[in-house]
Amino acid sequence: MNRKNIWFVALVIALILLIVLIFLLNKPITQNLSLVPVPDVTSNNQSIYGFEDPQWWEHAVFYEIFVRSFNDSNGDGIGDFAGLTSKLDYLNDGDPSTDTDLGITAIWLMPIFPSPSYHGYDVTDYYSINPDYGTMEDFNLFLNEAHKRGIHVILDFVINHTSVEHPWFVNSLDINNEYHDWYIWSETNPGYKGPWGQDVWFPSSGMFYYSVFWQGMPDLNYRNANVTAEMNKAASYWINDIGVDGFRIDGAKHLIEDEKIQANSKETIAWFQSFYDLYKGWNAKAMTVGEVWDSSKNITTYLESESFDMVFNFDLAGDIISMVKSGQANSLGSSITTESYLFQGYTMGTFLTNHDMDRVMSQLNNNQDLAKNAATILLTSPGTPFIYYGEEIGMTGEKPDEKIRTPMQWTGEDLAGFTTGKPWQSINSNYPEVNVALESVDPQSLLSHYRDLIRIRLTNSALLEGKFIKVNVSSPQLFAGLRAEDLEAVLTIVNLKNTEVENPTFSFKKDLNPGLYNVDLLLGDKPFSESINLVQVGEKIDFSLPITVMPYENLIIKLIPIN
Ligand SMILES: [Ca+2]
Ligand SMILES: [Ca+2]
Ligand SMILES: [Ca+2]
Repeated sequence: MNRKNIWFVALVIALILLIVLIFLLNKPITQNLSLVPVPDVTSNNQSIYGFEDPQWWEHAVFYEIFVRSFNDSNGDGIGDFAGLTSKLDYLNDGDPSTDTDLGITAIWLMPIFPSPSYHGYDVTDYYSINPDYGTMEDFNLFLNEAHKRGIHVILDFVINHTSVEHPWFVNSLDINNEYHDWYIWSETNPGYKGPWGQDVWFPSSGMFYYSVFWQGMPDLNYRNANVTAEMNKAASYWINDIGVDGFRIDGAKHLIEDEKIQANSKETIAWFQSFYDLYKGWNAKAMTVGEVWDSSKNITTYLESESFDMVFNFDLAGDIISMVKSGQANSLGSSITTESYLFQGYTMGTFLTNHDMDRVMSQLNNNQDLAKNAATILLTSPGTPFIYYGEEIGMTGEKPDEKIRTPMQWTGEDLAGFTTGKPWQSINSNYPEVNVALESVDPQSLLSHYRDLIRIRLTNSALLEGKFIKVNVSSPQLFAGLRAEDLEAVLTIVNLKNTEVENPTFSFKKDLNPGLYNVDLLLGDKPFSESINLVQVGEKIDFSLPITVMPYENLIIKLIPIN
């Protein structure tokens, strides 16, 4: 081999090595580019608790969605699953490094089954998707995309009654049909009224059937074991075959009547205890939240008896709105204390409003400051918060029901970006000012406030698990509450009125050690000294803040003890 050939061979070898080197260096990059990004569902991005958290519902922020009104993908004026799926990134994009999404971690879907009504609470088939909303394939795609983003999904399970058009009821009209006993029939009119004085017995086929909510929704007869078996089968289908994460149980307290006892009967509680054991046996991470629209004292019975994982707290919802509205800071602190005590050891579903109530923004007379106050109190209090769709942008609406369930306002353009067709229900005329697009780019908007609050809640364990401590304040218009854990605490201060408060002083029962605490301001902008001194005075802890709290100002402050 001559000199020239040696150089040639060396050059070829060098080139080969270079190509191999480039290939090796490029390999991971090429791989990343070629793969569809798969979010890590083992760590629920924005939450300090993972998607694998065995009690995920205790550390979630839920969002209630009326599919018909959320987003229409095909121009028929009706929201659908394809439309909802395309808006999932608005709710949670699955990327922990972005804070441009709302950041919720669970969805409650109002009824998605076939139904003759617009609202869907009268079901005609428990095993398929309302064709207005799409196909089972559309639903599965939605569920998969939600799970990929770390969002759990629960379904409204309407089991107390069906539609009068359900084939079971149609068959039950015939006294000799095997389905006759699936509903509650009487040959004569028993004549008594329902729990709120309403008619509950309705004539049909020469007989009378029982229906607690409305004559179009006859109650099923859960004393018939076939009915229970069928509903268990439907539940199994959605949990085991389809893979949803749980149910919101509609009208739960009315499940089984004991003659004139038409709410919270012993049989009702026993039925839900059995149901709880059943679904926990399928999957310990499946959950239910019961709609037991009653006083907290009555609803905690369902938790003590292990009938649900969680029940909604209607008393607290009413208190937050009315006390924010009237500026009763002290009463608000007392109410949260009382409710936390009643639910001690259990989980309450907290909320401001749902699909059965006038929207919170309407109840607060369109006062955006008060809406922010209510949101701050909801999202820093104990319990698992539920946000009703549109609440985060300040949508308004007062009954009738259709007007509190109007289409989501996405943009200020024609039809609010909800549809390209004729919306099933007219869009609230305030959409040019109240919409996602506008509020997304305004750091002072209600939407930005909700985004901040949800992120703060889900990344501070004291707000998820800490004990609530009421804080007495020198000014009656300042609400203050502490959420305390062993090593840190989060203090929330909300000015409920439109006047300033200077140099407030605070006092609370000694549930947190006295001493110097470092201050980390999570919400608000205030020049703070770097530490706060909590001073023990008898059985109490006192402290003061050398600040002026501005009208309607909201502050969330993390306190970390200095050893
Ligand atoms: Ca549609
Ligand atoms: Ca994100
Ligand atoms: Ca019933």
